[in-house]
Amino acid sequence: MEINWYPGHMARAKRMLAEQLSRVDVVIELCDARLPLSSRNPDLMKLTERKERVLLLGKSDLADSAVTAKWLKVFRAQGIACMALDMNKQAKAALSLIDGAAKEAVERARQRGIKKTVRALVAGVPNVGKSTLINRLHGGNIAKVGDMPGVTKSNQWVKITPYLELMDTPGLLWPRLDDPLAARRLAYISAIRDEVLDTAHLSVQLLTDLIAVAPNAVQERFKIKDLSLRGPELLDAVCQGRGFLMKGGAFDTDRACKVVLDEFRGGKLGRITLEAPQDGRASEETYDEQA
Ligand SMILES: Nc1nc2c(ncn2[C@@H]2O[C@H](COP(=O)(O)OP(=O)(O)OP(=O)(O)O)[C@@H](O)[C@H]2O)c(=O)[nH]1
Ligand SMILES: [Mg+2]
Repeated sequence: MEINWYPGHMARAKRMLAEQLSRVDVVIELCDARLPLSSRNPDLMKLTERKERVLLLGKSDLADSAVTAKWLKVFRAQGIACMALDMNKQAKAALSLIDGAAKEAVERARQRGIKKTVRALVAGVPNVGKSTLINRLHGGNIAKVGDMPGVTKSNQWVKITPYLELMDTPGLLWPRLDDPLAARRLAYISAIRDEVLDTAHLSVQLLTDLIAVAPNAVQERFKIKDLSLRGPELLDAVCQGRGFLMKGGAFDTDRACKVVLDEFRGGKLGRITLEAPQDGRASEETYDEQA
């Protein structure tokens, strides 16, 4: 499945983000703990490479904690200051990481007799929880949040403490999502709008990928008896298992598609990470592209 989606507003958002960089002390990159590889935007990493950076693995409540621990180890070995967070419960823990990254700038200002206000921007692919992080740190609903990509439309500075300001930014993808594996994984976590996707194909791919990493959870949740099935037959099996039948007894595959995507996204299958540290970006094809 080709996903070629880089709407004009994203090119504009990237330009606006680049314009703010000179005013910023720290870049907070937020990715999704279920996809610590594919939900990191290489374009964004390049753009911010000269800044102090921290990496947050958000939605850690939806990811497998043992795999998350492995990822943190890998990132730390690369010298990346990072942390995994359930944003609804632990967002404030990010403050220590931000303080650490801003330490030198704060110290330089102190030597000039100035108490510095640290400015950090929060960036990442769509729907990873950037605005949620800002709301939790601010303590109110100052930034608009929603479970779909593209909720934040423009940059917004928010004062967190007298000496810390964070900038919320629109989610950014990169112009050529030329790695189909990364692209479809981004679609699984709603970083790409469902409207531009073939959701029937996507849900079959998701089922196939889930069978590879969490077969028991798939079997239990979707009542698929034969996990060796591939392609559209998987959706038929979900219809059969879950009783999704239309009048006359035909399978309601549209419903099965929606349920598969919604239930994975909502964590109904349990805590699942789709990428382990040893996985290459495009090296791990677990499904038939023609399915
Ligand atoms: N389970 C869980 N859900 C989260 C977490 N963080 C954010 N969410 C949910 O994820 C969805 C997206 O959150 P947002 O804060 O709007 O994401 P965003 O990165 O600002 O998205 P865009 O502005 O569209 O790029 C919302 O439904 C949040 O409630 C988390 O740590 N765990
Ligand atoms: Mg947002």
